[in-house]
Amino acid sequence: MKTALLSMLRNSDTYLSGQELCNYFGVSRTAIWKVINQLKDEGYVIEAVQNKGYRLIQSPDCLSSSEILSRLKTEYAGRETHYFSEIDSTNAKAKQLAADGAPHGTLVLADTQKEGKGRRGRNWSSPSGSGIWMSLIVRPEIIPSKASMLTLVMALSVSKALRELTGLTIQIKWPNDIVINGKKLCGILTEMSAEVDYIHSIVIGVGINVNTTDFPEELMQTATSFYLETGKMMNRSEIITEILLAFEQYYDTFIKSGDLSLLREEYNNNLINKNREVKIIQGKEAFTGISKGIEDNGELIVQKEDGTVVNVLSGEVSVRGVYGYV
Ligand code: BT5
Repeated sequence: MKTALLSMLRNSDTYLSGQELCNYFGVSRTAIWKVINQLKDEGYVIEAVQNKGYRLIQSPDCLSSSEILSRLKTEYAGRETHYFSEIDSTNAKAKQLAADGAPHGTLVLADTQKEGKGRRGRNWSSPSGSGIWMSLIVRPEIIPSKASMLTLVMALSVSKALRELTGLTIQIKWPNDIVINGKKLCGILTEMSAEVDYIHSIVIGVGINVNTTDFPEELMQTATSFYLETGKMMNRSEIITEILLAFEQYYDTFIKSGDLSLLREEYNNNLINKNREVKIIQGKEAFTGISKGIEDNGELIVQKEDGTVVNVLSGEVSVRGVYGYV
């Protein structure tokens, strides 16, 4: 009842009368009053006016399942949400839940991660109370070689949602970073459980620095948060639910076409790598060239200095002027 009541308060422009709520839920006024008090204890500011009823004035920046569900406009993404105040890694937890049969669209969220993971065993700094550390489980019927495209689908979703919420210039750095003013705001880590020709599940992990006020020394030059860029605190659950909504739309388009052909133009329009000099590091080899955007399969097209064109499947990519690459 708490989630449903919170949704009603959130979606109502006027006061909701106690009597209306009693009738709707088939409970006493005291029962309604108790739930309202529970919400107040959790930090919701709810105005109660005699003869008018209740009105939601402000929500706390919390990530509880009720908070997420009461904002959710999706069909499946986030409909099952597991929230942890502290966890090793939301990706690790999501993989476990997926192995135990968690449905398509299950979301794992944490306020802080003790062992947040980047790609290839790197660390992801995930302090408490300031960021979004979440992992989404999906079960697409595609061949395993296409799984990496989901990183791009998520990057498109995150960048669209963040742009719409803030109006800021937010770009994608292929394949898995979201960048603002030349610094990393968000990273994405996609992991898969599969047989050679069959995907059991894919976990897409997203880390976003939202209200972070400072970073460890080694990240100061390369990382940023919304707070550091704008001086304003943002509500994390609002961002999460907007990302999930955008994701469902892009994901469904991706599944229908079986590749990124329908999303490619939009992706390339938001790509910081496009038409810029990039340095590609693949193992011990490195080369520079001009990036021309992505192919339908998500590979990055790079024109080398000698004019030849190559497609880059994955690897470390630096873009001149971003994160200090000069
Ligand atoms: C990534 O790896 O960018 C993927 C990050 C994915 C994190 C999410 S959080 C929820 C889910 N659960 C997890 O355990 N992980 C996912 P990569 O491209 O390898 O970048 C990692 C590098 O980014 C590190 O080596 C640092 O240099 C830098 N870094 C670490 N923490 C950062 C932060 N909070 N903000 C910006 N940069 C950071």
